[in-house]
Amino acid sequence: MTALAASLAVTATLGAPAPDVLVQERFGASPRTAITYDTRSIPIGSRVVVLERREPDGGTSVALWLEGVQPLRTFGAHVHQKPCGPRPADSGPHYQHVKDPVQPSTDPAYANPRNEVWLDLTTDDRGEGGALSSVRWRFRPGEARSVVVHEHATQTHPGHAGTAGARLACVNVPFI
Ligand SMILES: [Cu+2]
Repeated sequence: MTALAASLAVTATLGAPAPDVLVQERFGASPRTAITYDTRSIPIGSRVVVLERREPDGGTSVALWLEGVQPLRTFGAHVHQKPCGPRPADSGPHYQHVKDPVQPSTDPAYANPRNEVWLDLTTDDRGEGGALSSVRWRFRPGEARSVVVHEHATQTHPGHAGTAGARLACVNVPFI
């Protein structure tokens, strides 16, 4: 178990310091809180944990942990604007602190891990992995509703910034 996993487990079980939002789910195939669109990469029954903490300095920390997914694989992951649905596109675009006037946003000035929440992770040989992202702002209420796991690492170059391939799975998170 990695340090991040250990800290997630401690936070989840002891609740100290309590996260503001904690979601623990298993991915299923039908529309529900956590849905997989690619059962080869994100099998039914694999586990997801998402934590949000609103930091006293006005920032926000978000952690993502996956268990039972494809081993030795890098996944992109981000906070998205809309809830998960039966179609991968249902979760809408990425949440942005400063909204790009041009959508879909692929301009690195907006599509970057300081203006969005990126949670790319690489799994170990047991199919476990996690990521932690801290930003200097807080979510606008109701505008950040899910975490989406993508096919590959998130791109950063102009015209492709923020893209990470197909949407493999989605978990609803009531970010505050
Ligand atoms: Cu995304």
